[in-house]
Amino acid sequence: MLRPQDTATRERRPLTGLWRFRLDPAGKGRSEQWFRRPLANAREMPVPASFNDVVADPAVRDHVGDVWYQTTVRVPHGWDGQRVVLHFESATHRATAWVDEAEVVSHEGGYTPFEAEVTEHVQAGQEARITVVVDNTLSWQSIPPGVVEDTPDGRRQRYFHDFFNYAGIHRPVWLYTTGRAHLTDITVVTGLDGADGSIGYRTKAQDADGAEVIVVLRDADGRAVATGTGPSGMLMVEHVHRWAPGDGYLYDLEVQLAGEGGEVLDSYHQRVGVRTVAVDGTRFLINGEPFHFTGFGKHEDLAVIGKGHNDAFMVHDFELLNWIGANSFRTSHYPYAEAVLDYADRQGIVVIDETAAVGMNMGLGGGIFGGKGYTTFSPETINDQTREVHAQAIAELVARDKNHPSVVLWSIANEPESHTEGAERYFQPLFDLTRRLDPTRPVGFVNELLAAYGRCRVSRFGDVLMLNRYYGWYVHTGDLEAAERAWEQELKGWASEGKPIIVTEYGADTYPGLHSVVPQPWSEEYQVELLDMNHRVFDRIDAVVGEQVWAFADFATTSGIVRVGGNKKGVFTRDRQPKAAAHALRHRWRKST
Ligand code: GCB
Repeated sequence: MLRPQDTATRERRPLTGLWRFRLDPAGKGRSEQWFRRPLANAREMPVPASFNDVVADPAVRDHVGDVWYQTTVRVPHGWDGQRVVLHFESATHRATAWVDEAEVVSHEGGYTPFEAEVTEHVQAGQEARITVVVDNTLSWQSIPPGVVEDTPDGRRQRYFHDFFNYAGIHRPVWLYTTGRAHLTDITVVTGLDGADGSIGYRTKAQDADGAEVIVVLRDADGRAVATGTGPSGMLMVEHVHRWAPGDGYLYDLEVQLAGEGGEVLDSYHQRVGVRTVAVDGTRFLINGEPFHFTGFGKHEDLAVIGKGHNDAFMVHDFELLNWIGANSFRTSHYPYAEAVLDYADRQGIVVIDETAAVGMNMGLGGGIFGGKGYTTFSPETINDQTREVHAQAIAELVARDKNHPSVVLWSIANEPESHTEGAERYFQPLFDLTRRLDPTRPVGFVNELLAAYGRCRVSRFGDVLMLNRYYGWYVHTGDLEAAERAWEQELKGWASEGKPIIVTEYGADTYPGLHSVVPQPWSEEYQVELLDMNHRVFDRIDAVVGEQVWAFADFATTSGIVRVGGNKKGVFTRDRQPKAAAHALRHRWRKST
């Protein structure tokens, strides 16, 4: 699937704005076929946005099940004779869409795109009604998992991850055109040979018999630097300008489908950053150079719009990354909006790209996240069917993000149970699959303390060790000396495995404005000291090639006795004001870069 674009042959119309919206608490909209007519008793709802916090009503915020969205679009007059596609960048967690009365597409998974050709259901110059039912339910067979419990007070959604289950249409929706003959996929793989670069490309097209593929690679000034023909091939660039951390240099690969008379049937522009990624012993190499990750685990999380994509906050967050000296982040705990990855490419920010497989661990937090009493991997809980859904989520992530130079590492899960045989059986095929889908990038998963060094049965499948550790917070709370000793001992164990280690989470909940002379948990001073303690340990162990603090900013979670208005481990508050730790990190990271 190619992301919608305006090109010489393609045109897009965004369907963002206010849609009609209605909850369906009784779950009767499908049988009553609400898509057949204008949505009754609807309120207006912005797209893109999570619906939960837009309305001041707990029935909306905590709704479990279907919600309905509807809009009307006039198909542009000039689209006569074009192939028309309806494209969703995401709908959380699953959706079905209709154009007028015709069902056109269904999709499982809340963070990857889906689309359907709708040519036969629309007419240029006429209005079309688009209706979408979005279901936010999490089950044992969804990624992430959850359970709906029937209680005397109604249906309650439980889940095992530490962020609020925002849902809705979080990213832009498009109607776009292509010609009948059109490109359907482009893959680029780049290489380096001394000062020169290579770009291998592969294309797929549909209804394009007899058409020729022509590719032109242009540099950032628009000068053609290489050309080729054929559905796949290799382009060479002498004295290539590499993509590198801090230098988001991009070439433009224009792929054209040309008809027999030379007419351009389709044109698509693929941005290309020429760089290599490799793991060599305990080193993580970008362009053959050892790379040390600094940065954060983040969330897509904002007041009012929840997980809705917002360009202003995206740009601002990258400004703050730059201000603090961060060179990377992890898309914890799901694939982020594609605009974010495009922007990371242009900014030269390195990304660890994660699936939505989070909360697959019933032992965590003694069950504080709701997992008490369940077995993680079993025929009744996370099972073979879940693994198929997980495999599909990995396939869709790789298909979507394979061409982003910023993405250097796949994370196929966050903190799953990983010390049991069930976990080993579950994960091995998913590592194999990820490598088959993308042989060019390392693969890993994020490990947690229940599978501390010596206990984990899954990390041997990964190329890189990603560790989340809360020494000084969840363990040895308030005792940073004991924390430092225990952490160093564990980390030395991991270092003996001979793989690069990225500490993908470390941090402390910190209430902004709370101070203490003697560092006490929750104070700004304690957050600074806890980070310092971690850094002393990292600096003593060569295999540590990355430090990503949890978290970039405070974020919303379910309510509970360990969360005060959400998770407060942010180095910035939810509205992006710095805590003391932000200045301390800036001091460390700005010095080292
Ligand atoms: C973790 C999780 C993250 C939580 C964090 C915490 O290990 O990966 O989702 O928010 O800990 O603050 O407890």
